[in-house]
Amino acid sequence: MQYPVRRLRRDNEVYLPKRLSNPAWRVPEIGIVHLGLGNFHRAHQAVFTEDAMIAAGGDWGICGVIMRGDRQKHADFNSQGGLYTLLERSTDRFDARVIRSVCEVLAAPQQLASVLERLCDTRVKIVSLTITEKGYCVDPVNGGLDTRHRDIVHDLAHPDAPISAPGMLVAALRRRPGDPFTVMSCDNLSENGRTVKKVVVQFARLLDADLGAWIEKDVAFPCTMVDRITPATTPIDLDDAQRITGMIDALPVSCEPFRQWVIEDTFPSGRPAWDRVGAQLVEDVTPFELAKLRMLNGAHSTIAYLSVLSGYETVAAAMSDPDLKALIHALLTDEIMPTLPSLPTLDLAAYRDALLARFSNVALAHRCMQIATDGSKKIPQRLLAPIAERIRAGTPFRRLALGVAAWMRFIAGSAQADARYTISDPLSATLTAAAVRANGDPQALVAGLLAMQEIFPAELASERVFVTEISAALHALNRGVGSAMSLYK
Ligand code: CS2
Repeated sequence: MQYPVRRLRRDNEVYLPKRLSNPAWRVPEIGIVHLGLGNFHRAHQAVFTEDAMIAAGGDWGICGVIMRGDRQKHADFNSQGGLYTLLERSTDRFDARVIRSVCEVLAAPQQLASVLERLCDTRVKIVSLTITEKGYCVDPVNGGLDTRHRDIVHDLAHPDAPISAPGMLVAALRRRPGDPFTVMSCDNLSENGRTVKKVVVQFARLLDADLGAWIEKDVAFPCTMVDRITPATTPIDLDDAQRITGMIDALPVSCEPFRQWVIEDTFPSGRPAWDRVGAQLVEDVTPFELAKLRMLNGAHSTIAYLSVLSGYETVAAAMSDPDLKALIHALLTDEIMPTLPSLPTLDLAAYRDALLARFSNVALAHRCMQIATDGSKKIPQRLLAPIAERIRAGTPFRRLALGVAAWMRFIAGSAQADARYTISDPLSATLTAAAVRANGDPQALVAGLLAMQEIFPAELASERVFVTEISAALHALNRGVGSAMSLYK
């Protein structure tokens, strides 16, 4: 007789194999609200936080908030009580464990009142965020709050029913006068803490000048650098999680074994003992964050666009192409590393070698199309910022330009009648319109895209050498992506 398979959930924890979790450790009270409960948070901060609580205690259970409605996911989270299997994969290691630190899950669109109530619970000391670059509603031209953004317009008109992250943070902070939480961005933005502070303070000022002044003065917004390669969940992950736990898990997360977290240590109301479990608590995150954004993420975006154009589905498959691998090595060594500040504790050459090995992890199905999303929000800090510095220094940047040109060709490819893929980007309509207008003419494509000041700062777009290098790289790609990679390596 066949018994039905159990579901991974709190009341089934006792049936879990002992090595997968520590049943003696009871999840404490909620002390953190996390906005943006995606795979990355569940592979990174939730794991560090669980480890910190196991090592040193503390009431740092996590309430995860789903920002955009995915009803099925929310239902799965609720029925599993926030539990999920973490699968760490590399070519020579496979580890699994069940993570229990996420103990409440709320969906912002349907449960806004509960989200606000939780945010106003004074036992909550930290609100962390992984809402992706676009979630901050930054005006790309002036770096402040985008007051024309649809969600911001809505939230300024309905401050008690916010849909954006800045709107939610302000709605909660105004209900906690004198007793704020710390706001911790964990997204791949330059100076993520300062960025979120800027948009939150500006939003608050537009509602109430005193509120804005108080937030500016009394709320802490530490910067962080977060790192762990975490692909979207695949059917293989679902099968592996069930095989290992003996239960159905609709929410497993797979990631690499490597994890890094560098955090500015400004938590006036306390924090988990993340420093006891591998996080680096430092005074200034900037050098780490620049190195990670430009080296890991800059290389990632370049690999992603070149790979979609050449037909490689995953990062690891792309890295098996010797020309592409050599190109990325040269991009990092000759063009990106010289733009980074040197730090005694950061060996950039060793970091580069480790990155190339991490990218080659064939046990991880990290799809290039996943990385290729939201290019308009990623390219500025990953590729354009180092290009601008190289131009100012009068040094070459042809490989960085190849990355940008590959993104342009990727946009153009999506606008063709027989397109193999569609793009996912907050500016997709404008990008596609520019590609359609260019009608296959590379010069018109470059001109049309460079005119978008929300991506390309006017000063950079008007640099002759920039236009020349981008056009040359696009020309090379149009003659053949393989030959371009060989030429630029
Ligand atoms: C990737 C990142 O999707 C992307 O844009 O570059 O998610 C990357 O995998 C992480 O930042 C690694 O820490």
